[in-house]
Amino acid sequence: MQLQEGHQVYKTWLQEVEPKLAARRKRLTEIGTELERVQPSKTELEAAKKAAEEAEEAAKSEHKKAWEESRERQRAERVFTELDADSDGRIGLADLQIHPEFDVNSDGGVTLDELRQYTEGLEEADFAAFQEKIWPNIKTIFKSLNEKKPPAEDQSAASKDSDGAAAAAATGGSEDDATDKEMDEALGEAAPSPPPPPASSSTDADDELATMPDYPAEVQELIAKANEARDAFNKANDESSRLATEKSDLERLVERDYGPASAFFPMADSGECAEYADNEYTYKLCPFKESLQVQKASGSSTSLGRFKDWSGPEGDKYSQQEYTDGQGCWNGPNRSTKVRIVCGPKTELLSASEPSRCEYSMELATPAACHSEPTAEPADPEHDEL
Ligand code: MAN
Repeated sequence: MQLQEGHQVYKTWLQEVEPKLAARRKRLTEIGTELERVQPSKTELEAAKKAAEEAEEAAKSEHKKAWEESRERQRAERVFTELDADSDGRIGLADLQIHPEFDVNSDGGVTLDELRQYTEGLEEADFAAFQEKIWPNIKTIFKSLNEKKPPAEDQSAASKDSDGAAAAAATGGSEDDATDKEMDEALGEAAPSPPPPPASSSTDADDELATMPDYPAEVQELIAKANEARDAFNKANDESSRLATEKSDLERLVERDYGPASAFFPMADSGECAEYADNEYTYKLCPFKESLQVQKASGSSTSLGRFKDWSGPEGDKYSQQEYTDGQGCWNGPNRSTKVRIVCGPKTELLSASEPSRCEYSMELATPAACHSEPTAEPADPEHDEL
């Protein structure tokens, strides 16, 4: 009865083989056409993206460079202003000599020769010369004398710090001025009142430059264009990889050996999987694809192999399939599965076991295996009566 039923289904499956194969081949042709359409536009979009990104990058880095340069100039201006004690627009070696950080040999005194190493031999410099020759040499070591002043509220310590007081006096600044500068140096928020004296007029501007200003409209426009170009390319790229994957999956599907009369094709084409549960695991076989073991308690899934080939004995090749290269077995082989194929009225997994560690065995019933015309079955009462 089972065999008879199976054979009936087998016959309907055989009828389905050609139309189903034809539908898949048609889809393959369509994919080819779609890929031909997507590929060139993808190439174009990639070039457009590259150009837009180059323009974007150039504009962004130009903006950043301009910001860094003006920030650097403001730092130099601020130091120059501090050094230019008499505010005559020129600084001399004497202005630098009160800075202990220029004591090259650490002997406790700053000599003119030591200073000339920093000034590149200049005896005095206006701002332009300072910025060009001296600033690059001192910018990482210069210490504002105002910075050395301890916090204003610590009056006893402040009175001992003659350097700080002298510097504050020399720049015509007040104690508050020095405090402003400290905060300024830390690039923190602008100090509240009192209003800054002319000597620290760069304070506010410098604070503004602590973070890079927003990109101007023309740069933002280039960023927006680059974003658009990226999106357009990504879309085409995703579309083309989706099609390429569909194509190779379909090619594999239609090219495989499905046995005599391709009877196994409808089963593969359906993509359906069969399951068998024991106490601990649910075994899942997706014919022509993969074999899995799902732990019931945790739901975690282990690959027991991917479809390799038919592996039945000679003359009966289509009675067994082999799935190999599953998840590695600790101290053992990669998991693999042998699937015995038997005739049955529907596709179902009849058993699953592990005869040897990490080597699994399954039995799959399917109408695709019911190729032989069943002879009368003695066990069938209807037939007995005849
Ligand atoms: C898991 C399961 C078993 C297998 C062992 C090997 O517990 O996959 O089937 O025998 O791992 O360590």
